[in-house]
Amino acid sequence: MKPLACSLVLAGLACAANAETITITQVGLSYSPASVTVSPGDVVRWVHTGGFHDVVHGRGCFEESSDGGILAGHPFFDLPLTGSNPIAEWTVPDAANGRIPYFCSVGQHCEAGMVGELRVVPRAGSNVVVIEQQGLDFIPLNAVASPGDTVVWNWNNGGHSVHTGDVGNCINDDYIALPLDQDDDQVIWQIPDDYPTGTQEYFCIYHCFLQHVGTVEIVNPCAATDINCDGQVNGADLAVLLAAWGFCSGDCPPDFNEDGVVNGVDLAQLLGSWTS
Ligand SMILES: [Cu+2]
Repeated sequence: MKPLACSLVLAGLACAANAETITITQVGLSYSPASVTVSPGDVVRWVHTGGFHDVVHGRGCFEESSDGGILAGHPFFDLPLTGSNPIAEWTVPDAANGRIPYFCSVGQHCEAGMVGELRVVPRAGSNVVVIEQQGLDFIPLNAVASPGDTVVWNWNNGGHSVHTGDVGNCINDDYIALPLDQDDDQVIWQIPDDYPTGTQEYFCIYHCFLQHVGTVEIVNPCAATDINCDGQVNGADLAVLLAAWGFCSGDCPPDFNEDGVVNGVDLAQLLGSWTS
């Protein structure tokens, strides 16, 4: 686990400030730009310039799960974009699919190509924990992450979902209720910075009774100098640092100041936070 991207001293405020507003302009029968990259917490703002339009989450000119399917919570948005409602806004939730297609449901606008897509990616600087769906397994079965991290579930085959809730009885609590299938091949969960530690259980709503379930253990991030993340900064961490002494590129935990070299500066930082 890496330390939180945002300062603990400024927790909350500093992290919320990372949220961005992404503006998409309606131009004739198009959204410009048609594809944008967003992260959980960001605000998507569509701006009207003329005519009657809307923005509806869905693909193939059909509103997402408008068949009243098993996946509650869809569509994410269905907002007018007209002269009297010239700005439509939607905040990307903690958890969303990796691609969120949308279209204009007015007249034949969608058929004429008035479609767009939000591509959801982990927040910049967020540590990413990946879980792979394979058949009726989530791998790893028990993942570990910290508040501020991003959990990504990758679809591999079949039709599944990611639902949080009462795993024992397979009852969803609607915090996360997202498809994980060929169309929605990624679920991205930005764990809120104030999310409680403990075990977050989740399941596939189609195969919960077949034990298609998993957990994410939410643990406090450890200090950077606690290299082995055992809650202590001690000889074990010192040994790791000394073993990496010298030039160190890429992912190099003992290089605390990330200057490409493990040296006395890093050593001083470790000794300065010595706990035992
Ligand atoms: Cu499943």
